[in-house]
Amino acid sequence: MGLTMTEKILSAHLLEGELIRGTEIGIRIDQTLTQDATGTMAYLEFEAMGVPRVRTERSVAYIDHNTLQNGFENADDHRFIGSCAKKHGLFFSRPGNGICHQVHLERFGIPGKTLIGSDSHTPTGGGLGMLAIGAGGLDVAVAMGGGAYYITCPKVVKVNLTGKLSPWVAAKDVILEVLRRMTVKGGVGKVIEYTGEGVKTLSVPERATITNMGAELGATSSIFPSDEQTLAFLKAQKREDVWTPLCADADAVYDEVIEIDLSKLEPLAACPHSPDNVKSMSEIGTLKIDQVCIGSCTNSSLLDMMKVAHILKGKTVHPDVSLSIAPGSKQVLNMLAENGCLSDMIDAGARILESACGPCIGMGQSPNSAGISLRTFNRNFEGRSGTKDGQIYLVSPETAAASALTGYLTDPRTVGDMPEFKLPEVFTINDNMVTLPASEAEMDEVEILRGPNIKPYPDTTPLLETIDAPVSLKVGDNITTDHIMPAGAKILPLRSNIPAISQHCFTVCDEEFPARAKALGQSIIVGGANYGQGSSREHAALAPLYLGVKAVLVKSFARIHRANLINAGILPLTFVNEGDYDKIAQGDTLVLEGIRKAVENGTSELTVLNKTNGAEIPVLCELTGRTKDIILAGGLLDYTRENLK
Ligand code: MIC
Ligand code: SF4
Repeated sequence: MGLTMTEKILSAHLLEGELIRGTEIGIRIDQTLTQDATGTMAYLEFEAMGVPRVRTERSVAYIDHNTLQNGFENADDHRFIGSCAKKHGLFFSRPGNGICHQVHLERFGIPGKTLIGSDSHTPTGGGLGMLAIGAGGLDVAVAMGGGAYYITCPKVVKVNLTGKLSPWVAAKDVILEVLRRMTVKGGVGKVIEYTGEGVKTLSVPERATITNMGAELGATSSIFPSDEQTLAFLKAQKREDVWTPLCADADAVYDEVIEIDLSKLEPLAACPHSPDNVKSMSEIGTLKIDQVCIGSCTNSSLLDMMKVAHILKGKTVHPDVSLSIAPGSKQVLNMLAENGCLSDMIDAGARILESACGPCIGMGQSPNSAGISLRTFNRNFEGRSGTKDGQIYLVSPETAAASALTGYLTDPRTVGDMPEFKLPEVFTINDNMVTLPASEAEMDEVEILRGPNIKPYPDTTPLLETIDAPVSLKVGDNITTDHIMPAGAKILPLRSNIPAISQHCFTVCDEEFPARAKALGQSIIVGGANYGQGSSREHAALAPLYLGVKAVLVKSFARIHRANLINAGILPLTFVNEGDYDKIAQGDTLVLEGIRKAVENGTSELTVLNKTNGAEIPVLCELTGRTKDIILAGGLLDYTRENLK
């Protein structure tokens, strides 16, 4: 029986378990990445494990999220991460060098390797034929220390691409079409593999746009073959020596097959407030816009930027529109400056931002009240832009640039011929913003630079004998980590300070939650389906931990968030019958009698007693050998410490 690309990489990296779909496996991790908003915690956790030097083939620490420095906090975090990188053997990508996923693709990614990153869009690396997976900071810290990374052996979905994209239709439209069909829950527990003749027509940056937004499907990862296109990309980066071919066997077995004829696609947009709320331009109709933002790890490659520059060339941004552009990396920005494209953008009236996440994570450029903003980004969750009633549409760079000129959401096919241009064959290589680690002889001399806002990991306790606690919050379906632990310019500087950041936990849904949960001492959260979708931020588990949340009972979880809850020692429970969700109200007291014994014995079917109304509710507590021990110990940090002894 033939193998999928996923199975080929997994079997070459398998440390524990067997490649049986749905069972837990442990894999060896070749590369890791962190970014600054999740990085401080990850390095505090790495320090707490007591491993002196990373044991991966390559680990890179990026600074790209918290680059708005309107206080000492972010700059202190950058210094802390830089010093950790130097001491512990990591490459350090300094602020200004670009967005982690874009830079990693350009300078570090290698086909066939495994990569985990403390950012949910790490699967961008799948555009290069890597098995790249987003994870919580603690999982990344363990992998840096040489430990295995555990996942549920995924199902594999084949997306068979045929045909070729028409002019003005972009890779972004391909992934929006996949989102339209599969929804934000459709990829949970799956890797999405792109194959077929159409694949050959897509360059690596286009493929990376598609694998990047696989995160929005909830997928474990997404991957393209490593072929001639991959080789050409690596050649342009003067890294062809790392190329190896990768493709699925002709008789590989897939769990699902999706057919997409690229030539039939049209420009699409994800409407507020979900990446799967996808419509065509004609379905949306006339839409006057206030803002256009181009950039983010989804669409900030040189190819995207050059398209935009050529569309804008010689024209002026509509007077009612604010256009911002953030090239994805220093390499991209440098090359735009060299080839004159930057000048075309500036000339047209674009507001050029530094190469960083910027508006994508609410770091500036929040739209006006109820403002309509077109963005080439990957998430349009309510409030994420920093403007509570902002209306965010996700579109391709082509649609964004054409619309910036007309002032209305514009089908780019209506504005004439797509300007022609050629990408350079060799890119400008200058890694001078990547600092190398100290040598083993010098590492002991490196001092870790800590700022006053950097507070230790919150206290944990081993799993209680019985959980008897009130429901501090009841929420609905598709709760994102942006609801649980909002980001943005005001809150992100608190990422290294769990007591402080926890004061903002769930405030998007309920302003009173942090104070109520803290006052209750111990509590339980009840939620709907796909709870915790979105970001990899472990703060969405650490803040509830700090506020005394002992268990989360929901209809279903998103993958990374469930893993983060377990890592934080919070019990993840699911309803056996989804209808039982209605038998619990906020404020009710729930009891899980003898829960510790039950977990020790590996009992997965439990009963929750609702003391307030007497209902007995069957729930599932699905923990395997390792996750069971983690929960019993009070979290992954305690478990790892115990196992390192
Ligand atoms: C995001 O896009 O939501 C982020 C900010 O990149 C997060 C990471 C974080 O919250 O720090 C992600 O996607 O994992
Ligand atoms: Fe940064 Fe946005 Fe990408 Fe997250 S999605 S890594 S915030 S650019």
